[in-house]
Order: sequence, then C-alpha cells, then structure tokens
Amino acid sequence: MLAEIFFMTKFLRCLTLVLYMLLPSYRSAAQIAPLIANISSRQTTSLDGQWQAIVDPYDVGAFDYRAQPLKNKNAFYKNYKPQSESELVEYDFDTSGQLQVPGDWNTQRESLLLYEGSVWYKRSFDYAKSPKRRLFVHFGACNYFAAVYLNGEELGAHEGGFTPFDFEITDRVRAHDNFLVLRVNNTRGKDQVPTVNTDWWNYGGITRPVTLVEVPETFVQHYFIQMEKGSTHQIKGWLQLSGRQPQQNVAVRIPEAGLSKVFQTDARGRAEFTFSANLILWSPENPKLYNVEIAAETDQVTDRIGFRSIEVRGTDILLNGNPIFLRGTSLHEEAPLRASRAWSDDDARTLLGWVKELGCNFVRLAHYPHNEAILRMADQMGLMVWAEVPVYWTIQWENPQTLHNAENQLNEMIARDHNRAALIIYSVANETPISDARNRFLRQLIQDAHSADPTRLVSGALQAHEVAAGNRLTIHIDDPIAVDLDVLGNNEYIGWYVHRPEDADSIDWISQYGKPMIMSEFGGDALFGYHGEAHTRWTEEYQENLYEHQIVMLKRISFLRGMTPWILKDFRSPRRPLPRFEDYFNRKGLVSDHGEKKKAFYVLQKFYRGLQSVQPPK
Ligand code: GCB
Repeated sequence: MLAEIFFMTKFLRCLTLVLYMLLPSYRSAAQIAPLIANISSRQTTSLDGQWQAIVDPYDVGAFDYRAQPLKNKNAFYKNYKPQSESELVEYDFDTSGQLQVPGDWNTQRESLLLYEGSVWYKRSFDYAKSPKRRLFVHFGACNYFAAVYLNGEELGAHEGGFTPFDFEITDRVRAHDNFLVLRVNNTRGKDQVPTVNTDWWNYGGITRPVTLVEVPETFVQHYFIQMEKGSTHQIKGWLQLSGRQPQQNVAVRIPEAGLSKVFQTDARGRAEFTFSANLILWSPENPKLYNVEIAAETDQVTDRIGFRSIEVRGTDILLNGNPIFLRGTSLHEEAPLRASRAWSDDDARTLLGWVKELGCNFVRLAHYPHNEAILRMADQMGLMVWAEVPVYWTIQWENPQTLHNAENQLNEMIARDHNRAALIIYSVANETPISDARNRFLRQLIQDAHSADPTRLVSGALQAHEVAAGNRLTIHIDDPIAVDLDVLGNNEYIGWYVHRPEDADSIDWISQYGKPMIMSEFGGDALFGYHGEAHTRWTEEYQENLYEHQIVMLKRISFLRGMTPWILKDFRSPRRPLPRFEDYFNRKGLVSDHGEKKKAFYVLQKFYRGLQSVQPPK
C-alpha cells in the first residue's frame, strides 16, 4: 500500500512537471516584467506577515483528476466560496492555517520539515493607488517555482528559487479586497538548476519579502553605475527608463562629491555614459558609500553606491590597483541560531559579524544567490563577496532549457546586485564534472556574465587531480574551463574525504594557467562540544588539526590569492543522516548552528589576523 502511494506521488509529480512545461507561463523569462532596481528607495507597501496557506501535495488546486489545468472555481487561485449550503467546494484558505512570509515552510510546521511539493499562499489587501502611477508586486524569492495570481487571474510564473521577480498590476489592482494567491512548488527535478542532488536543505516557500512598489508612469527602472573596468577615476554605466516618455533628460548626481551630469535617454529609454570622478574608493578598510541620485524629468531614485576597481594581473588580484589576499569563509543562506532560511538585515548582521570576527575581508555566498540584504550589509561592513548560481554537481548539460534557466538566474542575480561594490566575483559553477557539453554550458555562462557586467571577475569552484610520484603527491589544476575563468576556484577535502590531515603538509600544487586561485572549499566536520584526540572523527580537535595542516599547505601555493573554507556555520542537509554527530546537519561549520565557536575557528582567526591584508601570504 505504502509503495503504491509512493509511486502515485512520484507519478503525479512527474505529470505535474510535464504539465507545467506545457503551460504558456512556465519558463517564460520573457514574460516577466523587467525587474525594478533598488525597490528600497521606492514608495512601497510591505505584504509580509501571516498569509493563509493550503498544503497541496497532489496539486489538486491546479489540476483536475485527468491532470488538466483547472480554470473553474476549483482552481485554488479563484478563492471561491460556496454560494449555498449545498454547493461543493473542497478548499478554503480562511480555515486552512497560516504561514509567515517571508519564511521557509519547513521550519514553521513540524509536518513540513521534509515537505517537497506545492503550498498555496493567499493574502488580501486594499490599495489606494494615486492616478497616473504604476503599481508592481515584487517578490524577493520563492523556492523553487511560483505561479502568481491576482483577483482570480494569472499574472505569470517564475522559475528559480533565489532571484527576484515582479509583475505590473497597475490595471488589475482595485481599491478594496484584492487577493493575491501564489502556488509555490519546491519539487526537485533533474532538469532544474539546481538539480535533484544538493548538500543543503530544500527550503520551500516565499522565502524573501513581498512588496508593492508604486512608481510614476515613466520611471527609472534600472541603472548600472560603477567604475569602468581597470579605472579608479572613470565612472561608466547606463540607465533605463520604462514608460510612455522614454526620451528625457536624466541627471546622475553624487552630491557629496559635487558631481552632477545630465544625459539624454533615447527612444528606448536608455542612456549610456562615462564621466570622470575623483572619489574615495571603497575597500574593506574603508567601505565608503556615496548617495547617488538618478533624476529623470518624471522620476527620481537614490542609491548608496561604492566605487572601486577589481582586476587580475598575472596571478594577482588587484583591488584599486593593489594586490590583495582574500581572507574568506563560505556561507549558506541559513539563519544564525534558528537554522531556517535567512533573509533579513538582522540575519545578515549576525552572520557577517561572525565573518568579520574571524578576520575576513571576503565571503563566498554559496551555492546560489543570497538575499539582497546581505549584499547591502557586505557593502556597509566592508566585505568583498563571491556570488554564485546553483549550477551544482551534475546539471543536465545537454538540455537547452536547463541552460536557459541557468542563464536567467545568472542574469537576475547580476541585475539585482551589479551596483554593489562589495561584489567582486561571479561564480558560475561548483564541482561540475568535465565533459564537452559541460564546458559549452559553462562557457556560455561565463560569456553571459562578462557581457552583462564587464567590470567583475568570473570564477568557478573546480576540482583538481592528484598525481602521485614516489611518495610525493602533486595536485594539478587541469580543468579545461580554467582557460575561460578570470580567477580559479578549487575545492579540496584533504584530511576529510581523502588522505589524512597531516598529508597536506607535503602536497604540492601546480597550475599551468598563470591565474590567481582561491581555495574555495576545504574543511571537515566537528560536533561542537565533542572532544577527543586529533584523529577521532567528529571531534573539535580533528577539525582543528585539519585546519592547522591545511594552513601549512596553503602557505606554499605560490598562486593562491584567497580562501573560503567550508564553512562558517553548521547547516541542515538531508544528505547527513548519522545520528548523534550529524542529525541531518553538515557539521563542517566553524560555528555550530547554535552560534558556538569551535576550536578551528580560532586557528583560522589567528592565521587571518597574522596576514597582511594587502599582501599575498609568503
Ligand atoms: C562540497 C560541496 C559542498 C558540500 C561539501 C561537503 O564539495 O561543494 O556543497 O557541502 O563539499 O561538506 O561535503
């Protein structure tokens, strides 16, 4: 019986996915309203809070028993109420319980901890829109798929669990009793990005804020204002208006620096510009941000932007022309202390506070785009950032839809974050197996990143290969995609999955590429408070010893220009079932899920504190 139920569930999920693909709104990046930048500086109304929620494991709110899409009153997005005592309606948002938005559903109800499927969300609101204004509904992120409906009509859909999207509702919103409904589905799929297998929790839900954004009829939709590649005094960028009056004079002002430049947008509402500016440059030591105003004739928006240059010269990474060593740590988007999806300023402040305490100037936001709050916090706190898309392990390299999806997620991430000075590296892949199809896929993403944002460096976390000669071990960086990257990333687990921690002391690293490398992962698990001798797995002493020997090895890699050990904090993972030690947590954190610092934290802290912040280690 159980097997039958299991099979039916699987079957229905597959069927549902096929049907999603047939629906016109699915995978329809083109239909999504182009994203509004910097909504925090807009006239906004938050829709965060308690939403009514219906858990729908069989998607009965979306498809009938012949697996046809529902369009009638039985479709949950209609929010239909029985008109008489005798009428049959088998759903009711008002009596189905609530979920907090933003928030993953997994940690809000015990029964949903491992849930993968659909949840319907509903929230009502009134809205007094001023005449001649436009209104958008903006979602920070929904994992993984979201179909969105307003007042019983579909607005559109979005695929990808970690990037924002918005829909214009100017002509659909009414003064009273609007109802916004979402079907959010976090079913894993082989063709998705990420694919079915990940070493992190599949947190489902509306995981980031939902906001109504009101703007003038013609408004500044987007802009890119950064130092030109290789320059520390030349600003280069573009801006884009949206609306009926595309041709306007638009001023770009930095009042603190006495700068004001006026540009004309063309018939498409676009202006490109270059101008010189003598500004205090952003750096971890002095994370200077300026108020930048973009004033069109019909709209004005303000942002806090830092200016700096980031380049590679030979094996060096140069920040504002000076060689730097990236003292980093990796981080999942998991909240400190409560092990659920992180999303808020407070979450970002605590997590990045630990990162700073460790002595870092750099953080790897693994393995997918994190929330906008943490990027802005990194800007303020002076932490350089590696941002990543979830092209993780074994994606369907041959599938054009999968590539399109990855490209879309990359573009949405860049569009949201390309004005953050903190962000210096885009990473397009993590531990992906070499093949021609994979190389083509990644080359396309690298090209996309460079053309969407020519100012930043592109990397990927690769895996090197061991060559043994006598009793000496050499590791060769020989992934062909390295040719296309600006900075090499490399993950290795010497002392945990392979070899003993001590073996690291004598391992040599070779690269034929003449490029800087970041050791993007290394580490081992330790349960906080579990002590023993240095070769006993899961003890803090094992992890401490591993870090000590890693540092011996890392210091000898001549082309190493940074490191982001795995990982700042213990995080939930379904791949980690071992009772007592793991309990469904990956324990490679330097800090436990309760915020306690393990012994290895202090080993790394000592190393980082001893490093000159502007010099590669000798
Ligand atoms: C890796 C992955 C990371 C895992 C880690 C581990 O190589 O990139 O996502 O969590 O190893 O702990 O095994």
